[in-house]
Amino acid sequence: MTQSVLVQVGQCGNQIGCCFWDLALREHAAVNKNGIYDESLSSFFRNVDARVGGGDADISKGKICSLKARAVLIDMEEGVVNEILQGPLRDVFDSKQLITDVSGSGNNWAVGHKTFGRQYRERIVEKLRKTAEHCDCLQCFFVLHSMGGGTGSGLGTFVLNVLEEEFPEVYRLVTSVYPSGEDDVITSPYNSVLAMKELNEHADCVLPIENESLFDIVSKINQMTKSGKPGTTLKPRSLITSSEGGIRKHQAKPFDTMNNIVANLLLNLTSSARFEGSLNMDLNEISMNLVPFPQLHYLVSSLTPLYTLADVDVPPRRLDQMFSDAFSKDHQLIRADPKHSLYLACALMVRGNVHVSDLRRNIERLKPSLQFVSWNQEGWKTSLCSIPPVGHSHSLLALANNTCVKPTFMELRERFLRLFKKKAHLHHYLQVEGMEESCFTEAVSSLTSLIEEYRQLDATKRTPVQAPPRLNVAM
Ligand SMILES: Nc1nc2c(ncn2[C@@H]2O[C@H](COP(=O)(O)OP(=O)(O)OP(=O)(O)O)[C@@H](O)[C@H]2O)c(=O)[nH]1
Ligand SMILES: [Mg+2]
Repeated sequence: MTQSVLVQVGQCGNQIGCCFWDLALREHAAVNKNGIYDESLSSFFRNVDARVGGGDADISKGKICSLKARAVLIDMEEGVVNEILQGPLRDVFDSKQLITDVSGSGNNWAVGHKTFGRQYRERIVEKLRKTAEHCDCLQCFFVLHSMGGGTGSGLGTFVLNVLEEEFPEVYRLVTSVYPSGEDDVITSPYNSVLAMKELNEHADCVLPIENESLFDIVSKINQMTKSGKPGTTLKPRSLITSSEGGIRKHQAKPFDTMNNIVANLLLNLTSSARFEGSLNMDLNEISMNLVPFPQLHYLVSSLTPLYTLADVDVPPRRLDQMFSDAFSKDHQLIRADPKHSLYLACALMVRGNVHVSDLRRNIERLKPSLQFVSWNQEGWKTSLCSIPPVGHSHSLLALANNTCVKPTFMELRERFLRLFKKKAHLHHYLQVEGMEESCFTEAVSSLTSLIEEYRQLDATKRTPVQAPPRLNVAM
């Protein structure tokens, strides 16, 4: 079995990482009843001490003897990482895996990327090497970060460069949280566009997540539970809305529900790497199969059954509904509508009690309603892992290489240009050593050419059948 390492950078990256480790421990504990360190655990955890008979074996608490997460935690503020170290997950990390500073990057990509990048490069390389040395066969680095702040976006993309230089053969998969239009961080469009140039050039695959979509999903869950309709009560031990059952119980923080959705996405994405399955998908197969052009490596993800993973106790629905939902707008983790855009390729990663025949049937059923690019009409990739999420019978993660990411990128570009035309806040960046105005113009032109590539592909789409014009009734 291969191993993967999580590199969590900045507040958002570390908070999402924390949710992932909590749920992953819970999931392994549910499967591995005898508490023996095995191959499955070794994919994301290492076992530090050889267990001397009758030791403490509670995987859900990270204890076989001492399970350590294969992770590097980086933040240029101490707060979040310190909280993790004082909290219930403290045993899964050791101080050798952490890099912190005190000041933070002040929501400034240049401070994260240039100043802290330069200052911390050696320490970063050393920690990454140490973590990699503990792996027999390191397959993938998962980078978790936000695009809107300074550390995750700036230093996070610096780390991506370092990974490419130091471990060119290890696959780099990045989960990037995009800021919402109403974001508190005024400079978030600058930070995001500067970070995107790095993602364009140095990531193998990026899963963009929009905070606005996570927020909408959480609002819908809350509405469903408050509606008082029969059957819409919240079940305990929800994978999304509560940390009960995990080891971080009663530690709810503002972003927790949103972050648990992203953690569930990562659990599904890695389930094939963490458990044996009848139809496994290696992590490197994702880009091999879903990324036909190296630059078009942004994959839109959707998670189903989202609202039952949140354990809103809705009546059980047919399995086929799960597949239909994966293509609907309100299950996407960015604000996008893949059904009305062009697919370059699509992966369906299924967990639980589902058969290959179910997959085939649903692909055949859904195909006519989806548009695939002419040269990749059969661009499907599938995987089956028999272990479902804790407390559920099945789940599905769909990853779509689809031109529907374009509006998100266009909106980001507009927000960037609105600031840049006025040169607003620019001096904060230009006073950082190594930062010039050309960094901004190059970053925005990298984004523009990405948008243009998606636009050209979109233009090859068949025009949809026009709906009959509406009758205008003069009032
Ligand atoms: N989904 C989610 N978004 C977050 C979380 N924390 C912060 N954000 C978003 O991330 C952006 C800010 O980035 P942070 O991760 O806080 O910043 P940072 O990387 O720590 O960088 P500095 O604080 O500037 O050093 C904003 O768009 C926030 O809305 C989180 O836990 N979950
Ligand atoms: Mg911070």
